Amino acid sequence: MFRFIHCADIHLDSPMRGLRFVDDSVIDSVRGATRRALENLVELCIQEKVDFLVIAGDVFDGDWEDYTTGLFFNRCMQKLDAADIPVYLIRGNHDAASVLTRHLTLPGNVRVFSERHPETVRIDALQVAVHGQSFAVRDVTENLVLGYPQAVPGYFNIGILHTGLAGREGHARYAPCQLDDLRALGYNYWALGHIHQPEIVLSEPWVVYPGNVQGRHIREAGERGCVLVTVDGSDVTLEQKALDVVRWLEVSCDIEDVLTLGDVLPTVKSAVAQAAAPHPGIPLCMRIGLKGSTPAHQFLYQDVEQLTHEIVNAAQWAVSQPVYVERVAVAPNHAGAASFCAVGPSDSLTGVLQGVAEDRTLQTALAEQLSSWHRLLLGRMQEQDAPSPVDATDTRELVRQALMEVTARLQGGATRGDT
Ligand SMILES: [Mn+2]
Repeated sequence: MFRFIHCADIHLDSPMRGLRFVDDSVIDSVRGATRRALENLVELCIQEKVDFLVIAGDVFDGDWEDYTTGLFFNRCMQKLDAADIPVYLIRGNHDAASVLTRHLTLPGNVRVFSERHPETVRIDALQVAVHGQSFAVRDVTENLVLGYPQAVPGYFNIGILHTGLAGREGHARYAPCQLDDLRALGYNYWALGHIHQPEIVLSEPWVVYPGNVQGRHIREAGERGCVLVTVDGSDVTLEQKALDVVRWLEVSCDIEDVLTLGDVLPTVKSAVAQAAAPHPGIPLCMRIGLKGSTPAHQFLYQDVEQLTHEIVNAAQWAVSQPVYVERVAVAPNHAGAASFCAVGPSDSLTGVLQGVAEDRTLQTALAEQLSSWHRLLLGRMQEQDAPSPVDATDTRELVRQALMEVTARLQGGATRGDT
């Protein structure tokens, strides 16, 4: 019987992106999240007395800003060395050999697989063979698996590989390969990296993405960690283990039929409490969205800033752990949004905005415009303060939100004028 931990995509010192409703002291504590998650990994290895650790690429987010990133990683590896736990790792697209310009000598327990050809390490005491190849450059477009050797007979064979397989939505298609390529080699376990969403792709043989160890933005929502593998004869058991120190969650609040701001907030509170229930104790980074049409639409939107902060307030009130709000998306659908406007100039303005909301070409142009502003902002801000890049989806959302806001404000103005 032996046990190992399979992790990938540590992205050490990668910033947490997009937190808007938090102050600097929180940002500082959240910034170290990937380091804390790596410490949790080391602690788990020692606690579970694993026989070895496998890291399937992207230990680093890119070239180190300074040596402290490497020093921190080595400190963690030295702890594993002191506990006699070997580490087998490959470099991925983010920390490919050509990407990293700074280097530090690793402790003797860490084996980095070559980026020139696949290598095999045999652990004879356990009858385990570990095969792997690092990325030489960021854009590895060839199928690396074709170079991997056949399984060592009688051994438990593990293949470490950083790959997007035959293509995964939202991920660059590095080192592409087919599941049949993996099957053909007769390995027992494919320890994959690159896709940050945890996924057991196959169970015969095991083809596993452990996901990244720490979510870094709203598109990496949910629990993050590693996989603890126990091999007992022909029995292989997998356990997902959480390592993350803050967790991203998207919360959707249905405000259908809600009539006043006073009624919206309890709705938000209960939606947040419900979404947070499976994640006790861990600080949460949240995106909160309101959905559903409400007759109170025009009142809610008269002061979006107030509404937004009341929602943040309700969210942090709803649960006992810290809640950091990334974004409040107050854009509920209202079938009759335009009908709130009195006949007059507001009609044509609403018409124009609705036109934008439906015009893909105009959205692309807008997205380009926003991106150039974004680049300009990036040049003037610290990276952690910079807004996330704008894409076409964001633009549609922005336009939708603008439509709601303008309509509501016009309506508010008209209402005040009437009285
Ligand atoms: Mn990665």
